[in-house]
Amino acid sequence: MLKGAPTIQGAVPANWNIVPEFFLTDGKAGASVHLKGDISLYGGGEVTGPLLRNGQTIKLWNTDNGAYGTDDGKRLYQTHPWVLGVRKDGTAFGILFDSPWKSALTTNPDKIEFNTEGALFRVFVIDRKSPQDVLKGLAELTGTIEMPPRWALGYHQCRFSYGSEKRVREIADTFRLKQIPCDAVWMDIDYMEGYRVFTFNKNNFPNPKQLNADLHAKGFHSVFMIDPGVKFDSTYAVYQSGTAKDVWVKDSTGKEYHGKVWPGDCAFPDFTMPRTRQWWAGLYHNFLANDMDGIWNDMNEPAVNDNELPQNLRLGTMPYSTPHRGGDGLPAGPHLLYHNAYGRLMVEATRQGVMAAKPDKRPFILTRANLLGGQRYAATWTGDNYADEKFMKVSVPMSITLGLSGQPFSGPDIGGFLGNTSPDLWAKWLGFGVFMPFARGHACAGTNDKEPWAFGADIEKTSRIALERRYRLLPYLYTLFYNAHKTGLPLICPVFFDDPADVKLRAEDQVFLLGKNLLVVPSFAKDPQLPKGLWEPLNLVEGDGSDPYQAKLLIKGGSIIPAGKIIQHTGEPSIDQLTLFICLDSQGKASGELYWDAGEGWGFKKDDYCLLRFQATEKNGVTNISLIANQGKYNINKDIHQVKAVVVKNGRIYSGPINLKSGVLRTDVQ
Ligand code: MIG
Repeated sequence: MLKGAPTIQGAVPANWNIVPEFFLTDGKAGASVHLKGDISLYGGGEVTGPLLRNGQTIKLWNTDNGAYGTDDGKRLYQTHPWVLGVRKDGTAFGILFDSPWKSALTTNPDKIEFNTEGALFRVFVIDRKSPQDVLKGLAELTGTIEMPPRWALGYHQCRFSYGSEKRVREIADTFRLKQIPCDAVWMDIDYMEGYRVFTFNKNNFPNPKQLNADLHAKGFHSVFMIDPGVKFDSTYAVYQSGTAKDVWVKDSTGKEYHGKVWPGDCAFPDFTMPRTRQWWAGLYHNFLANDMDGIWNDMNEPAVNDNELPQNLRLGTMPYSTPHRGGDGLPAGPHLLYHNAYGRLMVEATRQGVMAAKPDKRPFILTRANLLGGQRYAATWTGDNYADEKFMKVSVPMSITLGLSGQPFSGPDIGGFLGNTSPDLWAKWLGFGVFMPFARGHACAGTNDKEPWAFGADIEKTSRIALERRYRLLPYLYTLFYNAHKTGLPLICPVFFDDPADVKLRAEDQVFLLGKNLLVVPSFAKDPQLPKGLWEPLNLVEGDGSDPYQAKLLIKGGSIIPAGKIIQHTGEPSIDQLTLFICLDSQGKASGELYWDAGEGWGFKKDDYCLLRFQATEKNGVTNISLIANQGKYNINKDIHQVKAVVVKNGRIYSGPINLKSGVLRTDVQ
């Protein structure tokens, strides 16, 4: 998106029974698409409500929407003008409305309507034989996620805010002491000096470099928040350099625009200008000299606090007519055009800066606001949810829908951000939240402690089991991330992906697929619609089967899932004890893959990776397991020391050691 001026280019196949129509009323462009037949509609990015989007309206206007309360949750932090349609026979199409203007999207069963407040735009249509193929088509147009560093797949612990270096160390030490797996501790806004971005509070965070070194020594990584608003303060270096480079958003009279955020009056970078993005990227150079590992861009809708205005005049962002200057292919235009692109342009610049500062590392960037295609720059989370069951349940279709809209790397604030979290809610939420692509616990200022040990001894045990399950699945998760990077396919998928022609599965949004081969059934799920075929219960760590809070896992007949051992963080060897969980299909066959590489850096782009393909076949009560393909030049033998096969069959387990290349296991009743 956002390349050149918008035009109409409806690339509709000649035999299509679905016809887009364009219109322009008072300078406001829209398109409607008439649908014939029974079609299940999905997509729209970050949305509340059900997975199945038939009969829904959303507004595309990035909004800081605490507890999804504004406008009844019909607009959230991101913009994805994209609809996925699945026909009765399982064939599918996608429609991309290529416009970032303020707009509304209605997905009625017989007609999709997309109305903007701006210029004409292109519509892309993709028509393929399955929903998966349509998502690959979306990736061909908008790109895929880059491989994350492996540590980003671990559990993340956050709070608004861990207020001092001492508290951060305490949190990290407690994870290790209690042997609860965790990879990252997060620094929310209070580490800064008066909320000035790119600074550190001298009292509470006097030595961030040392803090990061200490965290690293314990196998932790750190993520620090950076907001777009820059405090209007002529003695502050970031404000000074931005002023010298003339990067700020100005109103139509040429006066610097100021809006209130955490630091008080702030100037806002005009990220539509190439020189602004360059300047912003450059700010990360000195900042990352402190060796933090990840960056968290928040408030980038951009959110502005205008609560002092009468209610009917509040916009929550800058005035719609505020000009943006553009450049390098982006035309100058009002905020109404660029608002939805603001976060996306910001994270593009952030990513550039992080890459330049640490060229040998894979960036990990989390953003709150984004635009379709922005998955290329940053992962995301679903914003400020609330600690109750409604928000827990909706977090499943929200993350699935993001995945169906090009953004596979997402997850909710586990436990709920706003409000106090009960032990019961925490345990239920973590029980399936650990199978989301991004798994982070977070808590708002003024709420109760929300670390895995904060809810009593029983829930601490439940939390440990849940996190151990995630860490055991690290090899499978990592393989799925590689797949998402290569193809654009999501990590967590709706169950209808298993059988797109089974219309009974179309509305199921409690249960989800992790990859193709694992079904996750959260403990709250009531009478879920499960896909047909063979699915066997899979237990990963001791006690997970009898703990009512854990999600049930079911492995698909015909599949092999690679797992590692229980580890405390991803820096520990995982696949030195590789387990292949095998579930044979009715023909007695199964297959699966394992992707692995150094976990960091760019060697994998130059063949320094390993993609193993396994196959299992049962005959006369004996299962033969063999490695049938080994791609890439990464030396996996230095990582894998022992291999164990575990065949799950009719509720029984058959297991034994095998070699990586091949092995044999008796799988009849003994
Ligand atoms: O006005 O940085 O969504 O995750 O903890 C609130 C403080 C600003 C909003 C984010 C939330 C974060 C909080 N931020």
